[in-house]
Amino acid sequence: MTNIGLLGDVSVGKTSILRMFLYYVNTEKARFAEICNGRSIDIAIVDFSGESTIDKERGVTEKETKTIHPNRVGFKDLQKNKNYQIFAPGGDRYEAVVRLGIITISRISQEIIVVFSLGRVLKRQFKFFDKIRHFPDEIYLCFNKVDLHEVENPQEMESASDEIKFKAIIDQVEEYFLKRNIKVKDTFFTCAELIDGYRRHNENISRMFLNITK
Ligand SMILES: Nc1nc2c(ncn2[C@@H]2O[C@H](COP(=O)(O)OP(=O)(O)OP(=O)(O)O)[C@@H](O)[C@H]2O)c(=O)[nH]1
Ligand SMILES: [Mg+2]
Repeated sequence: MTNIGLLGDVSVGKTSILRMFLYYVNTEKARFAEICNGRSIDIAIVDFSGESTIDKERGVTEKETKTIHPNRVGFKDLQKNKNYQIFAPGGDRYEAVVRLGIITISRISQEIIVVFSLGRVLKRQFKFFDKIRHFPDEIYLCFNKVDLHEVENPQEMESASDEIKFKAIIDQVEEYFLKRNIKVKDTFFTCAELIDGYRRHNENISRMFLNITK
């Protein structure tokens, strides 16, 4: 069994990423099969029972749910006969049970995907990682919410790849982890909401998990 952990600050979209993956497996079957490129996987476990509805009257956030206990999706690679589990703990490190989930997942995961939101300044998101001691030597980067990022010189950048568009941001994140002797194996740009014009970024979520488990 290989455990994969999705770690990131509160509300960057970790739970939505898992849901988008399941949406492709279950609903966008033809596209998913193309992305799989001959591989076949079978979903074995789906557990979102640690998701809790936020009391809107507290009025602290627009968000409707937050993760208390880690979400989990398990799948089997049918050709290799190997099992994988993806865990997405909540990002609210100020709450003790949520924090326990973060620490546990950081310790039991062989592969870690660090998730950043492109809709929020990086500085605050780094604070989340400051507090996590245990990391593998190499990690994956996921920049979610690409739809919320405003690119400078949109006309010039229209045909540029995400790696070029977001180079300054990638550099900052790589530098942050390199200071801790952690290297980046691969980087993915994702959108975990169904938004017009961001199909490729929706699909990148499936590409990311397939790539990490190939
Ligand atoms: N615009 C946009 N919104 C997104 C995207 N991904 C997630 N969201 C929204 O961001 C909010 C938080 O998403 P969640 O998936 O709950 O985030 P999370 O990281 O699991 O949050 P915690 O587990 O509580 O830390 C929700 O309102 C989502 O609909 C995205 O790619 N683009
Ligand atoms: Mg969550």
